[in-house]
Amino acid sequence: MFKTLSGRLSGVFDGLAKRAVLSEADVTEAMREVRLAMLDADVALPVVKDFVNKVREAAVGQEVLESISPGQAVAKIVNDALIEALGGTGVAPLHLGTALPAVIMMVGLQGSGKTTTSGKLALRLKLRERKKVLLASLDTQRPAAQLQLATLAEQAGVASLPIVAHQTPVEIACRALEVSRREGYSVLILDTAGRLSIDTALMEEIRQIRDATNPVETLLVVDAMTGQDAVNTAKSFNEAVGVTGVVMSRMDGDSRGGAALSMKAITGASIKFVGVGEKLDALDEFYPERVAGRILGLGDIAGLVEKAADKLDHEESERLAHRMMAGKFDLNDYAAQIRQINRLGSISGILGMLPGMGKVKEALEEKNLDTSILKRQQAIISSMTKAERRTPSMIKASRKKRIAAGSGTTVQDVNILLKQFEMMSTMMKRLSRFGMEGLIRQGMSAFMAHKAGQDPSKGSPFR
Ligand SMILES: Nc1nc2c(ncn2[C@@H]2O[C@H](COP(=O)(O)OP(=O)(O)O)[C@@H](O)[C@H]2O)c(=O)[nH]1
Ligand SMILES: [Mg+2]
Repeated sequence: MFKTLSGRLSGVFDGLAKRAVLSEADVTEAMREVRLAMLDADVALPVVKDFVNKVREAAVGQEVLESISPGQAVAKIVNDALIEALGGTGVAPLHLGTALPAVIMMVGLQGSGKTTTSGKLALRLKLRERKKVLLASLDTQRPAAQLQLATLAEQAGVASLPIVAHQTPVEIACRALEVSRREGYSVLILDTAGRLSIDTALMEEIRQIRDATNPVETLLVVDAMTGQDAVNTAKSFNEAVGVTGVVMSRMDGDSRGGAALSMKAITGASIKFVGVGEKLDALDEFYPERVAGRILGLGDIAGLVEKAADKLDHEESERLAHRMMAGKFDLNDYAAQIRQINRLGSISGILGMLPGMGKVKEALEEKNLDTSILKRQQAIISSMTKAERRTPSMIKASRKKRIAAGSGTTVQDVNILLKQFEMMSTMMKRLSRFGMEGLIRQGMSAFMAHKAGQDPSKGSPFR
């Protein structure tokens, strides 16, 4: 996701950041590149225009151009504008309202991921919100669709509406509502039928279901891989039935990501969740700040800290996050981090979250090297003295030779490691200058709550 966009935007801002003085013409030129990069990433044209105008207006102000580091100031403006385009600070909560059951209607084209997302959402509500969920398939278009949902419900350990042949979608919806009331379900998720393309019959069917069940949320599921088409789909659905939230599925694929940047502007609704795989637990909340940070190559420290909370040595993760925040990260920490990464197994997802590691990740993926590089790096660091690990800058030629010999690697390998570490340190400094400490702390607090064994639903996105 966002790979090309991220690469191009970081390029633009690295260029700006190097210059002590910026003119209005420099900003205009940079904005021209931003515009092209966004269009290439499939962001909708009106969204791009609006974005570039806003940033330009804010950036050519005197305080910015005459500030000490104008390049950084402009990048900060772009960061803020990205966050806004992605829906603003914080997660957009799923509203469950007060009526029982809370009806959530899933809409979208065929194959967009509605049925899978219905199952994921049911599991999430059951586990995190302790809700009693009923799943109902209104898909009478495809013969196996109702069975597909029933199977997912079984896997998730939630109930699904018994299948009755020959009922219309509206009849099924009304039956689901009755069963929910009678049997005390607090949430009813309606999985509607899609079509291959937008048509009036589909929209009419969804309107009827909506009128019969009065959903508190109408979630549009769009496939992130469909680019500009996702934008058109969102527009049509929103105009026809009104959308209260968006779920972007297949964010695990390598789409160009533009659709995510367009959704809010096109529908007025925020992205509430993203699908990141086929399994039932592959549904994440959507944090605009973190995504903006990733697009600008700042990494996703908060996301990393949260993953760490789930899967890693808690004390160690806490210590590392603290040191990152304090800018005290040294080679010992780097080695500790490599150990943690090894524990996680899949490294490329984690590397993408670390500041400055995006390029390393690409290199790994290209060469398909995976963990062997990390093992080598660990060996190199083990061959260093304590002092060297604390102050890597003291590692000059003769020390490099000794370390290479000690670890069975070459001086070139040692150089690569040192270069990578330096890159990471620079990115971390840059990150703190972006004023993202708050973001890191936010991740930290989620982590602390987790660690202390407090109620995990505290601070949850559901209301
Ligand atoms: N990789 C990936 N696949 C997904 C995701 N969401 C759904 N799918 C897959 O997309 C296909 C179509 O999904 P489905 O839920 O049946 O779509 P529907 O027609 O809208 O109900 C299935 O094979 C799903 O496993 C996702 O977030 N990531
Ligand atoms: Mg389906």
